[in-house]
Amino acid sequence: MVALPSMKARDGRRAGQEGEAGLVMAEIISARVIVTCPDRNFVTLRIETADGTTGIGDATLNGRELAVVSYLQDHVIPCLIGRDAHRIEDIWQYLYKGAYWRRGPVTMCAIAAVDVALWDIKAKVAGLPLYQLLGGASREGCMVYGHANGATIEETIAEAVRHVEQGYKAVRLQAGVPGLKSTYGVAKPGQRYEPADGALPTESLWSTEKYLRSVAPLFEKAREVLGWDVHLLHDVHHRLTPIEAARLGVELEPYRLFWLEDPTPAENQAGFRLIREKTTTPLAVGEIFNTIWDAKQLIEEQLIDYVRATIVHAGGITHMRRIASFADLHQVRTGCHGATDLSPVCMAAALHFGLSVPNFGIQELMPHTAKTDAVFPHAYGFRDGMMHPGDAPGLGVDIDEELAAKYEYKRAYLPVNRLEDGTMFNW
Ligand code: EZ4
Ligand code: CO
Repeated sequence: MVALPSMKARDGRRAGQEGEAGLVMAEIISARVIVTCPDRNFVTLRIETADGTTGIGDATLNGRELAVVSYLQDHVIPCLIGRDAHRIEDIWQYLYKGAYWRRGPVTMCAIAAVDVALWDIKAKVAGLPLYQLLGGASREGCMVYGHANGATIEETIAEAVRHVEQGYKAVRLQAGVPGLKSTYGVAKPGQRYEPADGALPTESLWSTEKYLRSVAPLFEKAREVLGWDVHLLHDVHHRLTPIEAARLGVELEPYRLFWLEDPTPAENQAGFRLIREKTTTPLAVGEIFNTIWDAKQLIEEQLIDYVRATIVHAGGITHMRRIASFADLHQVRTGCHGATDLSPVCMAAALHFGLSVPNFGIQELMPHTAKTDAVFPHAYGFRDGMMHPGDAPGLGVDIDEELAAKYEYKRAYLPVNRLEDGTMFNW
């Protein structure tokens, strides 16, 4: 008869019974947080086990980075030391249930960082790219969408043409709104779009009426120039009421969008019923969600078509798989957030996740700068409008800590938005 491992390690900490039959243990001996700013801020957690294997996880919460650093350093890392890195689910539950204070972006970001680092370790120990541990590839690659933006409709469409020429099968279109000085998603002249653009929040002015008049003409022109073989997307960025969003959805129906994103703030999930009853334009929501509970009603009632939660903000691979499984039951597909504030570590994790889940929809791609890419050497790549995580063992991404140390944290906040009469509004 085969001897069973001792039960003494019930709490997942090392109990001196290493080497007993059947017990495979990877004791966590250290964990540290690395903060760096290669053109923008990133927070990364590195966990190391007794045999020297290390794994990394993204912990970046745009504009609130240092809150997660403290949560990890002061409250999570002390609980990790001595635990078995292989017990990913148990550690997830330990950090989620064990904190007593559940959910929230800071907590879930910290849990995500631990979770992804542990999956990285497990896959490295197995000698396999992570997606193989998640059931293997369900497709050849992950279709991505790029960002085309410009001050005018013409500039935006020229950018979209450039994306199609590079092989993109899907493009998000955001154009300046006539009569508004600036708006979400549109870069300042000659710059890349990076919303966290001030040491204190910059302020912009918003007019729903002006915005609503500007969107349909953009997509009308886009179909004229780009034709029908490319997927087109648009991000409302939480700025409409349900009835306004319904009107926009109806107006955009002739242009067959792949999705209309964040049409209205999603705290009140029932608000989406009204939009859904009125329009067949597909809806995507969830980049600020941090647990399955934020999307429960939206998914259950089939009020959305794509759930945009992503690895770093929604509890890591472990919790994202739970969200995807629940979504799959309701014909909702994934569409992970992938702006520049999601680090290459998150992108790698999102690609392993996306390649493996049955109900993958699309992945957002906003390429990082060369400086960021140099700090995070990675195996993932882009070809023909698709991304693939690569076949290196683990996540296939690392952080060059020496290089990272050269770029000190620089406080950078997202903007705020006011109505033209000065009322605070949604950004
Ligand atoms: O505003 O990532 O779809 N993408 C987006 C992003 C978010 C930023 C916030 O950190 O909405 O541009
Ligand atoms: Co968005």
